[in-house]
Amino acid sequence: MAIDAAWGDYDSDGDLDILVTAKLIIAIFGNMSRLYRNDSGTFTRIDANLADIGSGSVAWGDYDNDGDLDILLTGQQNPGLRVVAKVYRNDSGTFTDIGAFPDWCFKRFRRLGGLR
Ligand SMILES: [Ca+2]
Ligand SMILES: [Ca+2]
Repeated sequence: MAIDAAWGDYDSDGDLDILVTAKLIIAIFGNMSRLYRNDSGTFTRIDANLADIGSGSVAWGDYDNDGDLDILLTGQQNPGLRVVAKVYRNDSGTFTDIGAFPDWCFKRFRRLGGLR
């Protein structure tokens, strides 16, 4: 999938926010990951310091059971289009890559043609 998106209330204000990843058609722009905060229907891009990923999927989930929705991103990361899976812990709206999966985990998967 070149583009994926998911709703999730990452700041627990009752409004569903949007997480989007996309593989852009124009090669020089590569992939992108964007988080948009919903303030009563107005969406504002948030600098969540996420890796730019495309051709993958996104999901929200509270992996550490602290009440904040965390992020799972999978797909191809710039530069080099490495296949990655990243978990970002949400600490009151600040996201941190917890290093859940080392990049080498997916090298064989890519060689076998799992993602292009
Ligand atoms: Ca929200
Ligand atoms: Ca959490």
